[in-house]
Amino acid sequence: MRVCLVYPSYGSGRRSRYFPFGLAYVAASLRDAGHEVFVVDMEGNDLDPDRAVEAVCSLRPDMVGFGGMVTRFRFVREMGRELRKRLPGAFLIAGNSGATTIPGIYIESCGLDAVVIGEGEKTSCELASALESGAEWRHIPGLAFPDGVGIGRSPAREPVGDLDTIPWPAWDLFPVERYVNSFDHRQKLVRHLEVVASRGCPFDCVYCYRIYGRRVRRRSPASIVAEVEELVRRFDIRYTGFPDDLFTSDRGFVMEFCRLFRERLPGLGWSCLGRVNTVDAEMLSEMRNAGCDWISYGIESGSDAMLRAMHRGVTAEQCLNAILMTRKAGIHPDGSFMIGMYGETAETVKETVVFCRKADLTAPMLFVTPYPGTAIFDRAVSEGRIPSVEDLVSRMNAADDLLVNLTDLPDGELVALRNRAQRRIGLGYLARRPFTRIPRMLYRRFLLRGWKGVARDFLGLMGISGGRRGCRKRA
Ligand code: B12
Ligand code: SF4
Repeated sequence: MRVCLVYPSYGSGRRSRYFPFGLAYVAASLRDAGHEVFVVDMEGNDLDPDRAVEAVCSLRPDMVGFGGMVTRFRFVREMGRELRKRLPGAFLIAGNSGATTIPGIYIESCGLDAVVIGEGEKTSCELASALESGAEWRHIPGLAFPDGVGIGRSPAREPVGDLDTIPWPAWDLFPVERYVNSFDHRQKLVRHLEVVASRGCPFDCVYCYRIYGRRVRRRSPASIVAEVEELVRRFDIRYTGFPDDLFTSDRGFVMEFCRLFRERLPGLGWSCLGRVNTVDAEMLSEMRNAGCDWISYGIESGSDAMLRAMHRGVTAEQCLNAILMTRKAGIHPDGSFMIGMYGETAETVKETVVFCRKADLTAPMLFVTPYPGTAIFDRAVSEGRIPSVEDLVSRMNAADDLLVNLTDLPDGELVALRNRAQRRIGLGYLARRPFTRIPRMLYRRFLLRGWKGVARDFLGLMGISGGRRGCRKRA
């Protein structure tokens, strides 16, 4: 069967940095199962929806599969509707976190035949094979589909038990050089490509959607290191990283991985996401020795009241200790913050500003946004704060804008608080070491986004508009 997978644009027009692993895993499994797989990568190839639709049509696919998180919904809708008209015989599906959490909206608004819920490797292969042979497909686990009266669902798909058995991502089907030769998340221009080492997270943060569930499944250190070696061999990467929900959750795994990585890939740098209550001094030192130079922690707030409201399961003191311990180990700690949780006040925001000063951190402050599939989304819907889910998800981007106000503060006041806090955090950080930090910041911004970007970030820092964008979810 001819399958065309579409990676919808990031929507910002800027240079891609993050390789679409989910789609590449699905592509690899479909190819292994004997299907002819094509990819239309809007982001990697700078395609607008019109050109992407042309590209898909020219491939004459039997099945089209959209990827991309919920922030790409509007592109899936635009292209899905057009492809429905232009390719009436093709079977249209979507997967990933957006489609998984609001399958009905994806199916009805985008003109899809089905949505793949959760992990896509096995479900998409079984679906493609059933469609090819003309067999009934609605019983295949992990699907949602129109059933005449509404949205029907097949039984849930069991998560893949042994991640080592999944074929590595089909990098070659994507314009991989575009991702490899780009700025990494440290905003350094270095040849890099990341590797997914585990799936799942046992914690319960109320703003987070965990597509892989609570049970953590890890690949073996040998398989992860072998994949990195392959990336070095094929793409000459000089840096790697692990975008997993919780890379640091198992001490034994991290220690074993570090030992192997140091032995087989000496000198190669890497980064990961961490959680403050899963690291200790010895582990950090081992990670540093193995090449780790950057850990991104989800701090989210410097207020214990807000951390409790988020169900983070950690205190501000634990966050501070982890940041200081990480820095002491020679690893750069990065933190992400957000504002606008239920109960947020000027006082709690101030605590976050003070926290950043103590921790010597700077970070964009994004607005708490109720993404589908999260506890705060369900609560906001039940409270009537989200009159139209489709309208909300069509406007989602990178949480730079206030989309749903969950606090008791008026919108204008919350935005002003955010801008003031961001300015204080940013200026405070620069002022602590102005001669090194200001030139470095301007240089990186210039490399990344040119003069316009420098101006935009400057305005962001002054609190006049939003600043840097990034992924809210940091373990
Ligand atoms: C790396 C990452 C990013 C990267 C970009 C990733 C990318 N290439 O698009 C960056 C840093 C840019 C980013 C940004 C944001 N991110 Co982010 N990100 C992640 C992270 C940590 C890993 C993604 C990943 O590679 N996973 C590994 C792959 C293998 O898994 P996967 O993509 O889910 O794919 C599987 C299935 O979904 C499915 N599948 C996927 N595509 C398809 C397609 C088809 C056809 C089929 C059949 C199946 C299928 O099969 C795959 C294999 O099993 C996830 C958390 C997570 N654990 O997934 C959050 C996550 C996806 N991000 C999230 C969010 C909220 C954001 C931001 C909005 C944050 C913010 N406030 O700014 C921004 C949005 C930016 C934008 N404008 O789009 C949420 C999405 C929530 C939702 N309901 O959609 C997640 C789930 C985090 C969370 N736990 O809440 N992010
Ligand atoms: S934010 Fe991180 S620690 Fe919290 S539930 Fe999500 S992945 Fe887990």
